[in-house]
Amino acid sequence: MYINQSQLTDDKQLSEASKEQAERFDVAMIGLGYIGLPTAAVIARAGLSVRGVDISGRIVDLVNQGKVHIQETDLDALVKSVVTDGMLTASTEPPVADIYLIAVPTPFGEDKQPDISMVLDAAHLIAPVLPVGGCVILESTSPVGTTQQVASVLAEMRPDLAIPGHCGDKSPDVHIAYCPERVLPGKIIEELVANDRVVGGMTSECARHAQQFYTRFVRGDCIETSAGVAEMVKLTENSFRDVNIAFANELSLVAEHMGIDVWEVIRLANRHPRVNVLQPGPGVGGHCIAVDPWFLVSSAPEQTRLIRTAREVNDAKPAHVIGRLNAMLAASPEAKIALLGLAFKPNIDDFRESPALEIAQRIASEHGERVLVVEPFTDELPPALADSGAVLSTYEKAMAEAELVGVLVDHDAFRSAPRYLSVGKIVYDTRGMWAQ
Ligand code: SAJ
Repeated sequence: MYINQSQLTDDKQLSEASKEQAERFDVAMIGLGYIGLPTAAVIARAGLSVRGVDISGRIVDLVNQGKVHIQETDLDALVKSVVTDGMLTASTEPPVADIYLIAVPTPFGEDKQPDISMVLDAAHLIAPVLPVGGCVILESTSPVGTTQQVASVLAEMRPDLAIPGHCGDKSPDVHIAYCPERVLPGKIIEELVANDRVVGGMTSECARHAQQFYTRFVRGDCIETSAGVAEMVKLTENSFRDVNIAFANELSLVAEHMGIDVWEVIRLANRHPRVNVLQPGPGVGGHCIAVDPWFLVSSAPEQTRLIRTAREVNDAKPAHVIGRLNAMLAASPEAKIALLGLAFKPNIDDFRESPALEIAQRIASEHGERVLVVEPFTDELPPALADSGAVLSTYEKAMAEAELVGVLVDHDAFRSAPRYLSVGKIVYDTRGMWAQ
């Protein structure tokens, strides 16, 4: 077992570290966020001992109490159960483990360049405790080549180990792979088990080793490939969706310009056996689809005109909606407006990177007292709206008070609410919720 001697200053520390490291886990999950925590819990449920690692002491404390810091279907009960059973524990320090999974954020900066510093920090964290025979698997959405950079960090910090890609003809001491998460927020626990996984190794032996690990808790197929292909597969999936949503959003602008109902156009076009147009909306939100295409654009700017343009079309949609709602408010200066929904998509309580919130914030900043926000997934207005003068209302009250309505999110709660209450109102429906 490897101990980073430079971090140990005396015998007492050495013996404490030895005690801690004597406890070897099947899996160490680095990052206990939206992907890491559910993944750790699902793996623990499959009977593997899991140590979750996070830089936040608050998150570590919560998890050790069997509690969660995020909202996700069935997650709280699952975490409670695996923590009670002793299969999931958490710490701010990395343990010795057979498998290290990295699921940390990979945001982009102002210049749309990917920031993989948290992935590389995770590699630095793992390096001192990585044992011979250990396996490091990156799950964070990453630019092509990131897994190789993880290997470089490990090679630099652990010259005593033969690291794939850095050991010539020598047989590697550890395995390194990339396996992107592909789960949909709101269905994470279900999809972690059901979805196919693409497992890309630094070598084919790395891929095989990582693939065998995933088959222990995944019911879908686990398909082996190279790390570079697996990295690009993930970016391809989200770019595919972004480009197709941009097409739908562009159609909505064209149809609006021509006075045609875009929802009817899409519904009828989709009756063609080889056409499947997605749905227009107020813009693309969330932390993946609006981000990941930029990872392809930054790697190959000359080759990605379509992907870049799709991003720009989707990013421009909230401003268009704000313009339309402002025009409605200007045309009826006495009227109040009901804004339905703040979440980044239907039936979730996640308001981060939400075009609906961005729109509500802009409308409320100019017309605060005239704005009634309806969002069944919160008990209070988010900070961005708190001092604007807008009020949080119920669907029924808002429909009684407002003459104008902006549909920003098509939550099921709105779809099943009494439609007749909106009759006679001036409606701008970004989601086609009330389309015929
Ligand atoms: N949206 C539309 N029109 C549509 C579909 C979606 O405007 O027809 C909008 C949504 O309202 C939302 C945004 O797009 O604002 C993204 O929503 P989403 O449901 O398409 O995707 P995410 O971001 O919740 O999750 C995606 C998924 N990727 C794909 O479907 C290819 C998920 O499988 C990934 O794991 C996730 O990104 C991720 O973590 O990368």
